[in-house]
Amino acid sequence: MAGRPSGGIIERYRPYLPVSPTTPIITLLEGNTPLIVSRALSQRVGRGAEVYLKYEGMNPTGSFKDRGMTVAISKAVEAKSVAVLCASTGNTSASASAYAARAGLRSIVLIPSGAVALGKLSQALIHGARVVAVDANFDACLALVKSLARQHPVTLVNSINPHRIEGQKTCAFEICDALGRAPDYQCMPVGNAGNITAQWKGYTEYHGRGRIGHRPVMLGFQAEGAAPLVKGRLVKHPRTIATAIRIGNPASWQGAVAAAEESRGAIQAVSDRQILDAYRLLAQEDGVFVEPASAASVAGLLRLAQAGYFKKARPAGRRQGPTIVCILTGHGLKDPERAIKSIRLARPLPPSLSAISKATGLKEGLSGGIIRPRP
Ligand code: AN7
Repeated sequence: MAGRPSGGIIERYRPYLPVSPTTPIITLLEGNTPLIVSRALSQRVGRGAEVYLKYEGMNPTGSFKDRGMTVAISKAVEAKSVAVLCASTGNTSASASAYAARAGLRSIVLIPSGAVALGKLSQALIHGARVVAVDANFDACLALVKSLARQHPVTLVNSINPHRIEGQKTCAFEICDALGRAPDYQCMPVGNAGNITAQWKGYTEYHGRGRIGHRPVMLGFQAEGAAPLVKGRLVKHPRTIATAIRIGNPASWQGAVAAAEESRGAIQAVSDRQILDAYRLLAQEDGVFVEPASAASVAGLLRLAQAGYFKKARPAGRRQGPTIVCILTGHGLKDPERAIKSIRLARPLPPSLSAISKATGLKEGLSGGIIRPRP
């Protein structure tokens, strides 16, 4: 490839973003993430469907939050802010602290104590954030930072900051640019609901400017124990192993409802068990390691496919089946403890050749299933 590598999302989508020639751009070259075909999921959905994985875990801090953060932090620097503040289930704090470090800003993060995956906590700490663990859930932390931001000269960088939404909409742009059109369906996890709001905005803007002929059906998935949008009421004590989306009072409630309604899609719930099954399937059949919250999009896709949702998905006159994109919002290494917990690790063995040839499955010629025949 000739020439300069592409910049971050602000450089690539500048006309769509709230920056001027004098805005200082704080970037880690976020975006431009892989859109990977999933053979395993295409087969499972059937009906000629093509399923793609938008691997947002490949962003610089390992999640989609970086798209919003490059805009939010650039605008904070432009506004001469000296500190940024957020509440977080983990990924927002990781991203905010990294971009703040790069900009020379202080960062302060409030996290629900004991409910943030290890990788994310390590990021906020090493990037120099002032990390305050609060004995309360994410929703309470968000209420606290909103009050703090009213009382002190700090910039709030949760997704209620509109610059976050602006940056995150670029994920939709990239998908359309890669496919040459919009997908027919988009599946994604929903927590605080900023991302589904942002991506619907992205598709709507591309549609408005004539870059795409149609917008996708938006399918958002919450964890069963943290599904306020599905239940239609706040969840006081949200529970799920997918800590990233353990949220009972989403800030962008209206945005999520609008995306689902305007696109004739839906917000549905998936169980922790379905999330973990999808988590292992992605890792073991597609080689893509995501964090549990991200697997909610695939859990939801499979649930809908099993229920026959895509039966009528082949529009008249089109030979191909539907094009479906699942957003994989965060990297699996964010939550290594979950991966280790989900797969049993056998006891250590003595260094004996016979014991080890048995334990490795090599003795039985790998019939134990380490190597699967290719379908
Ligand atoms: C991997 O970091 O809310 O519906 O504080 O980390 O836009 O909230 C993270 C959310 C999905 C849900 N997948 O996105 C936070 C935070 C992952 C996430 C979501 C999050 P939104």
